[in-house]
Amino acid sequence: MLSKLKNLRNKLSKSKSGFIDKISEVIRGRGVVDEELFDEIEEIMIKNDTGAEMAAHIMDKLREEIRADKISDPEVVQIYLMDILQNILFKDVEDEKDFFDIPDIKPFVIVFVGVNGTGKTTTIGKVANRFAQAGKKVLIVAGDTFRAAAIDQVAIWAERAGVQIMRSEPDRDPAAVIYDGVASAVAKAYDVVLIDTAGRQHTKERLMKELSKIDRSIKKACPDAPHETILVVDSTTGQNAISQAKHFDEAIKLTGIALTKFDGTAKGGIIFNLKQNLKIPVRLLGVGEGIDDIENFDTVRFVKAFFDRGEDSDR
Ligand SMILES: Nc1nc2c(ncn2[C@@H]2O[C@H](COP(=O)(O)OP(=O)(O)O)[C@@H](O)[C@H]2O)c(=O)[nH]1
Ligand SMILES: [Mg+2]
Repeated sequence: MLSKLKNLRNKLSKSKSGFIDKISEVIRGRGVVDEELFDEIEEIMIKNDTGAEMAAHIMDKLREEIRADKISDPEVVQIYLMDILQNILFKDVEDEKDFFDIPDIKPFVIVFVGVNGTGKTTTIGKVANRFAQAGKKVLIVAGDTFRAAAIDQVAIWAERAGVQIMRSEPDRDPAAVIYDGVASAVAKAYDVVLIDTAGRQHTKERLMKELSKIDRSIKKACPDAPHETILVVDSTTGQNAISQAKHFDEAIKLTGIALTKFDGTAKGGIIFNLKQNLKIPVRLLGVGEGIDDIENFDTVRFVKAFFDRGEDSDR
């Protein structure tokens, strides 16, 4: 457990140093608590994709608490600020569920959507591996039929994870391939179906319509499906994530977000932005390109790793 947490700390070190450590530096660098200090903190948050609205909300709360408690020590300001930030993350902690602890529905169908290059295929590979390790019979459906290379890529992940794949010739209608995949999973009593889809721009109407068609063909094969619809969001894309989520949610009802590449972003503020602006929960956290670089978004673990001040970093 501890070594796993240490691992997560390492993976989050980039976003932590761009966010938490920057704030600490600014606070340490100033001897007094004044408006300039508040402005500098707010600026760091905005630069880190916290979102202007969220940053303003955090700063209002901080000012209010500092004033009420008559705080004049910058170090104490830091403690108050970290407390506010952590409380934002803990807001819906009671609703948190283990993504891999699925109900006894056969097959349990999960579809992954998102813009190009966010990490859909990689996330599916990692998720397939986790389910396979738990003894589930998993089928990946290669619904990104636009490029032969995309089909090959997801096939490589299926092999790595040791799961079955439903694939077609390139350029086949994705809705048809997905229908075949889900229908076959129903017939062959698969536990889990993971559907890969082509990346699409959330602003392109035709591609978004195609998603609704995919949704209908899934339902034709399995009326209650999809059981989860996960928007894969690249944490390095910042502000755009909110607009993506809104558009995708209109085309196909989203149930959760997989936040990828958190190991590669120096802008950890995106998590506060998502909490503020979306009702859709972050379920998965991608922290690397390896098959094991995925975990449940577990707020307690995340907070421990992200806010870690290094006192016990040798553990
Ligand atoms: N560092 C890092 N890279 C990732 C992560 N997830 C995906 N990638 C990389 O992002 C690129 C695009 O991933 P891919 O799964 O092909 O995206 P897709 O177009 O949405 O299917 C690949 O080079 C992946 O290795 C992650 O959590 N961390
Ligand atoms: Mg892909």
